[in-house]
Amino acid sequence: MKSIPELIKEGEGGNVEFKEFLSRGFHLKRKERRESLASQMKYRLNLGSGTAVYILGVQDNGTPVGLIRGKLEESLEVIEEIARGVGLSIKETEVVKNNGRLICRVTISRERLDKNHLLIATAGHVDHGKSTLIGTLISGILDNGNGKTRAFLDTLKHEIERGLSADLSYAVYGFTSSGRVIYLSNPLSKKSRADVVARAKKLVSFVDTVGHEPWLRTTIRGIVGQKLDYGLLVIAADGGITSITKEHLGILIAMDIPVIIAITKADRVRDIYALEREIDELLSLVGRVGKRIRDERDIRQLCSLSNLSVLVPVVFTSAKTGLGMELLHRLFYSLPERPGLDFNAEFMMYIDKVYNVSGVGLVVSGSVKQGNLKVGDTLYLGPDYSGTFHEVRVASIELHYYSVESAQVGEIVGVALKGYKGEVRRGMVLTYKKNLKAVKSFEANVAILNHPTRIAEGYEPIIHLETISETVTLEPLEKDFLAAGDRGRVRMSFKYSSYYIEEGMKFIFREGRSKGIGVVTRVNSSITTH
Ligand SMILES: Nc1nc2c(ncn2[C@@H]2O[C@H](COP(=O)(O)OP(=O)(O)OP(=O)(O)O)[C@@H](O)[C@H]2O)c(=O)[nH]1
Ligand SMILES: [Mg+2]
Repeated sequence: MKSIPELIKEGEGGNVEFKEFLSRGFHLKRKERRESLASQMKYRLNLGSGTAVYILGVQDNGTPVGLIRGKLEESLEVIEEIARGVGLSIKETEVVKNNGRLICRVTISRERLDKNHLLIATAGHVDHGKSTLIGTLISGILDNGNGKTRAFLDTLKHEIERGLSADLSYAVYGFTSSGRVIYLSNPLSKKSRADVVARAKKLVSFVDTVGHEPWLRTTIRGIVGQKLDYGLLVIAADGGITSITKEHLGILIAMDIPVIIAITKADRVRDIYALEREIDELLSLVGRVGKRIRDERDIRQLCSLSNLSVLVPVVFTSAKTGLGMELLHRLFYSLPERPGLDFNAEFMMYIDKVYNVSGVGLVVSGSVKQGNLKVGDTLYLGPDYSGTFHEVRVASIELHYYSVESAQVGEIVGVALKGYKGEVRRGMVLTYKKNLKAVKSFEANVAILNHPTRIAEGYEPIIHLETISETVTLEPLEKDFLAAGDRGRVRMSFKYSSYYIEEGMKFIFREGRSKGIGVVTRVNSSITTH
């Protein structure tokens, strides 16, 4: 057993908090005390890069006084409850005796250490098997080659009739701590999804996009508007690489999203590996290298590399025979979340969908861009058409129909909000920050990837930034015009409305076959509407 000085000293640093005793009646029942304990915990956690330490039974100045067992248990309960409210949990407790009383060192860290969560979007040509692949992966049911398992994703009436995905679909499955797959017992039931979220130690959420070219806008929303860990680019063995495959790959690369390639419908061709050389050529054009995944050893090797964004795992699959399914499971189980997820920043989420649920009221959904959120929090939603933000309160949060107390970066959640009855639209933001400004125009550095003529002042493409998709007017700032292959500084102004955007955000803009990418460099408050 450690000595008291050892126990205390071990925790020295900015992330340590001494508490003599925490009382249920005083610290939990009173809202202000609760909130101040919660914010202190988050503060300590930030200083400790994700770990906070509480030493119970010790006065503020470090004098050990100790607690009787009952009081220690009560203090631990208080800490646990406060931690849970902000998406944290107790990872470890160590107790030592001090003159017959107890001193306890409590280590707290984020829940996510327990529940790893990947967010993956599909991409690829129409009919190449995106929805089918996800349908088979989450259910463990093989496809019949005739639309059986895509029916788990494409549930809208016209999607079923036409056999095409028309809107983004969301799906989830998971793994136990030992890596066993947890399939959805009924992929169409909300309860089944909620069960997986409750049981899994690792979750994989999918955003299934659409391949049909006229709906490219929806596909882009699925990629640009989410906080994705990986993009799963699907290429049918009998269809090969198409202009849409290239377009979707280009979008993933432009948004810096690491790519995984699944060759689907391997059962429909004689030589399944015939595509490999073409894929290598395609990848080399975008500075990536393909790595065929044959077995667990390849996966281990891949995951041990620090820079996963250059290597693109390539898995050969058939949803009909089951080829490659086990490898994809193992790959998803082993792949890390994308580095750089901002857990400690203040919560922010761009609204993707808006619902009015009977009995619940306003529900917005989207992918958490940064930070975490908990039930009961007060936030701001906006800007509306007049550029105003409105105060709202979080009534409840759902993750794939599973009710949760908190949500964090990288999760796609539905959030029920109270306190605002006005119009809510896609592209609005939900944030803790008060007094944010709606932006009407901004400066950006852009690269023109594709354009038949010259881009001059007055050019009007559609911009896709987070979940915002809206016409902008463009004005080159350094040259009179920009042509394909050019880079340059421009001013962009939203044509119809204003939105909240920040410097450093990446975007895509399009107009017909013309396309460009960019990053916001200056959001000048003098050019905002408020
Ligand atoms: N034989 C065989 N057929 C498959 C396989 N994967 C998908 N299919 C069939 O291909 C057809 C199209 O599959 P989908 O999953 O709808 O394709 P998608 O890429 O989601 O299409 P969109 O969402 O409309 O772009 C369906 O009829 C599937 O049954 C496979 O591995 N083998
Ligand atoms: Mg589909």
